[in-house]
Amino acid sequence: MHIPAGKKVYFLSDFHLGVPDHASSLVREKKIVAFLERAKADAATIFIVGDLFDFWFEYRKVVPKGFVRILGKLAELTDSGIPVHFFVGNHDMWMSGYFEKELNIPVYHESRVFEFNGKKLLVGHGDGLGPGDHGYKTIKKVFRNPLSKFLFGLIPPFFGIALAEYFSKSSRASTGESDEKFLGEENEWLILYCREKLKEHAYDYFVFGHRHLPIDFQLNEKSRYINLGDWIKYDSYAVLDGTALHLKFN
Ligand SMILES: [Mn+2]
Repeated sequence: MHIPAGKKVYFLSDFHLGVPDHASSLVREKKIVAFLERAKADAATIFIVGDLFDFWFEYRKVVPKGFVRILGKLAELTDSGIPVHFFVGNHDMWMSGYFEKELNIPVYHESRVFEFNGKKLLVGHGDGLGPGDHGYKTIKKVFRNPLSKFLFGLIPPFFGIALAEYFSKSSRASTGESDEKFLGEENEWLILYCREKLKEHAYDYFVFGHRHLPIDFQLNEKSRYINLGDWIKYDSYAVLDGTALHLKFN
């Protein structure tokens, strides 16, 4: 794909809309909507790289309440001709066609390669990649299994969503302080994952979220790993201006 002169490609992730409560989530939602409104001026394409919602589950005929401002803004962007791409995160993997149908936004469940102006990018949320974390990898298989998704959909939403919110909160509470610091290149599992991928193919950039820590790491002379941080603590994002990818703060 070609980025026209003066245009940019935006990458952002981990808004976790819905937590910790409606009022503070709404403040965050409005901040993100204002950012997207500014990006509209020069965006060639926008990538939302997962965990847009702290919890999202699409029932056969029903979607969760709330989030109307961000959904409306995303619709406005695609209606105005700016393509938006969405990668599911570990908090909002239960999507079943609503974004495609209602917002004209393709939804990706796996990392994917994009090429802009000759730069090759591997983009994805980043959960369950790299070595270790076998407990989560198993849970992810169960969560993504079509039968478990179908069965969860049979639970009445007032109970199902309450249950999911409980687990979403406890999973966050279990992530300790250590996660907020850079663990070193030997211990950052997404860096280890990038290094493995570079043995197979050359990439200019790896773009992931999930880590909730903005990271701009040089992997070798040619490749960099950027972690998008989040919009809870950092308001961080990345911009590809046609020649290079930059990590930025709102
Ligand atoms: Mn997240």
